[in-house]
Amino acid sequence: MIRSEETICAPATAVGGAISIIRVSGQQSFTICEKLFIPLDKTIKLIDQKGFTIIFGNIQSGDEIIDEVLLSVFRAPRSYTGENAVEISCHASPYIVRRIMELLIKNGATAANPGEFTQRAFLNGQIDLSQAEAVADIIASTTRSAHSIAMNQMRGGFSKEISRLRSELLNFASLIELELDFGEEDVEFADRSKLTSIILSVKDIADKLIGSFSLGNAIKNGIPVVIVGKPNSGKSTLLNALLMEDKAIVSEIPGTTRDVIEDTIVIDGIEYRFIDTAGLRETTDVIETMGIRKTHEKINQASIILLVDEISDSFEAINKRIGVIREMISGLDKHVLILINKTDQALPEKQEELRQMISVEEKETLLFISAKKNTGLDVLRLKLSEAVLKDKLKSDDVIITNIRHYEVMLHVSESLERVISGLDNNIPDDFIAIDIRQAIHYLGEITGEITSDEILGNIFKNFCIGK
Ligand SMILES: Nc1nc2c(ncn2[C@@H]2O[C@H](COP(=O)(O)OP(=O)(O)OP(=O)(O)O)[C@@H](O)[C@H]2O)c(=O)[nH]1
Ligand SMILES: [Mg+2]
Repeated sequence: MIRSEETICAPATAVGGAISIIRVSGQQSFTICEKLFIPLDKTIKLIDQKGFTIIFGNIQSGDEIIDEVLLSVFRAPRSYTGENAVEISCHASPYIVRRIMELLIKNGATAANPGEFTQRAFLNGQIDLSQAEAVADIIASTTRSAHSIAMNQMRGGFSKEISRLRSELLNFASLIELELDFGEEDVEFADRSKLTSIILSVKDIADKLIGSFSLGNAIKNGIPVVIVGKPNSGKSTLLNALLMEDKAIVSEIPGTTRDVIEDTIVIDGIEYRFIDTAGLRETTDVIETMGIRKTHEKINQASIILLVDEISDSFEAINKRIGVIREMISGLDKHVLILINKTDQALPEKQEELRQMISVEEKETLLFISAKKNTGLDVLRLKLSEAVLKDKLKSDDVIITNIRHYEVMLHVSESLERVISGLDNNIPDDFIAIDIRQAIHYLGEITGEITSDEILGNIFKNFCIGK
């Protein structure tokens, strides 16, 4: 529900620091705060203050002093929400924060709903919808890559791209509709081959954005990397070495890991979710079989697969396992790295021998490591970053990280597909115009030019209070 007449308030900072900030926004911000705030300099009247002023004084309930605070004054439209707003910086005692909130509410403010400040910023035209969503991502980002994508989105990179697509389509639609207006006269303002090429290029960009979602989503939530291989090859030892802690149980008994073990590591600004699994082999042990079925599941969900083998294995055995993995993931966009482990137990010649025998296609994916002695792991970390960034993530690339945007872009692409096949098959212009309008409509849903209470409700309910 949208209630822009109310003046809202909420703590904007988490419990635990030295200072808390309470945000107040809405028409009555100044008059409400004036009732509980006594400036040190008695000549100061809050209501007369310019925007971007800070005033020192007390928050009082009658004669009782609650705290000494700083009040930051923002005047519409130059505030986050675009409304008159005040930020009260007080000492971070939960008691003080509660008392100030009570006073604000007693004097006419209302407690804000989750995300209501950002929602107002959107409704007042300060930011568009995808920028509002990026605010949540910025706050949630824990790595450099997630932060840089969210930052780009918040600063409007994504919105610009979408608006560009939209205005190309609007031009196109108006030309076609102009022709329709002339009805029977059979005029053609829009050169059909030129139109087809515009639509194709717009669809191409839409499809690229759709394609970026798996990477974008992975960066936001951690890139899933699954560690697989035969029992006892050192998968759990590798997980522990990468984590630099003893997370998984390691033993010389094959079949030690029976369930799936997961943990995250940040390497070079990117978060990875490492998943250690039960060894891949045929087994009669019921519990282990369940573990192995899970391994297959995890391979399906992973972006990167680390296949761990032992250097003492024969080339044939290693090659066979590579074949099994390749077959499992054929046609899917996944990276495989083949790790030959326990190199501390073999002569260097053995490495050279294997390197010679492996097929040309796998040469780049082959790495020699010793999980136990921590050798080769730096190269492995480097290869992981390469696998993720491979000609994909450049600093100003526009990337979809949000499932709502992804779904909307799928609709856009479908509508454009219909336009293209309509043009190819000489379908009447009115039908083509409908599909173009539909694509335009969907693009508008991303930036919020077209929106419904339901969409807004869904977005802002996931925000924290005070955001
Ligand atoms: N020499 C040597 N031993 C290793 C190395 N990596 C692992 N090991 C040993 O190999 C044995 C098996 O290691 P794990 O890490 O439990 O192997 P795993 O692949 O997780 O085994 P399962 O969970 O049973 O499938 C242990 O005794 C480890 O100490 C290595 O790089 N060099
Ligand atoms: Mg294990």
